[in-house]
Amino acid sequence: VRLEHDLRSALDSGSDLWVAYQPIVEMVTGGLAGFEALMRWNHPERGNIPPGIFIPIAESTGLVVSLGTWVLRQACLQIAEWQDRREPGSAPLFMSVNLSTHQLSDPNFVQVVREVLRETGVEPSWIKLELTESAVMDKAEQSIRLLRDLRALGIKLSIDDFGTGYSSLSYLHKLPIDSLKVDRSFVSAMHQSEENRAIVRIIMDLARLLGFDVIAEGIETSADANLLRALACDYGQGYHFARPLPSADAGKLVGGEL
Ligand code: G
Ligand code: G
Ligand code: NA
Ligand code: MN
Repeated sequence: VRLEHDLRSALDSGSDLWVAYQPIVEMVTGGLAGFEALMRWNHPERGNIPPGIFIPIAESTGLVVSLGTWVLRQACLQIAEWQDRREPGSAPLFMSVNLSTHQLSDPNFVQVVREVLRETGVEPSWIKLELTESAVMDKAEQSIRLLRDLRALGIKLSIDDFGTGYSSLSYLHKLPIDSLKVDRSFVSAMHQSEENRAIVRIIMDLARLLGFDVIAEGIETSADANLLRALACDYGQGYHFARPLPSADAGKLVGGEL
């Protein structure tokens, strides 16, 4: 109850909450392709509280809907600023933002996204929303309609932690999405056996067959990166490239090479 109260005041005051940005690279060139926005909470007395603790609290109280809007707005403002610094003619960076199930079932969600895009002036195609498999598959028909509406705004959609939820293959091909994000458990297991590598290869083949691009997360070593490059993985994210960074540090990578 205490944390819930504190989280609510943090959100109201706009202090103590901040967003970390983890670089996502293009595997072939190693160049910066975009960022994932990750929420952080610096509690005045208890210090850094990990999202694994406060997101579930926010979920159970419904607070995650306003938190999600807050993070989306921050991420949009940030990418708009960074995009301005890019060399003319260079490919635009994308910004991934995580969505919770509650946001998906919020009847105002599409309107909220439209409003944040308008207010911050970002190009919708720069924004990529990440949804977990279970969030989508829970209410598949309803989700598909929502995803279509979101995509009609011009934003990109990606399935997060792919392979860990119960994805129904019969729905996967109907999903109006752009990318699959291979869960880090598969990536970190790749070096162990041919069988584990085959799992990742099959996810990639499936993605390509369905017209999705692939982002591998949790890349921690150059060996992981090499294995993924050999499989022609499109994008990569992980400690091997960079950790989630405060805005000022992430900003230094924009326009430069990683
Ligand atoms: O950085 P990591 O410890 O940052 O994040 C832990 C978990 O918290 C991940 O599952 C991540 O998706 C989730 N998370 C981080 N930021 C957000 C956010 O803004 N919204 C939602 N819904 N989840 C987030
Ligand atoms: O659930 P989601 O995929 O949104 O979670 C992103 C989480 O993964 C964040 O907590 C982020 O800090 C973490 N993360 C990012 N890169 C790595 C990595 O290379 N290894 C591990 N173990 N975690 C990572
Ligand atoms: Na994510
Ligand atoms: Mn993930």
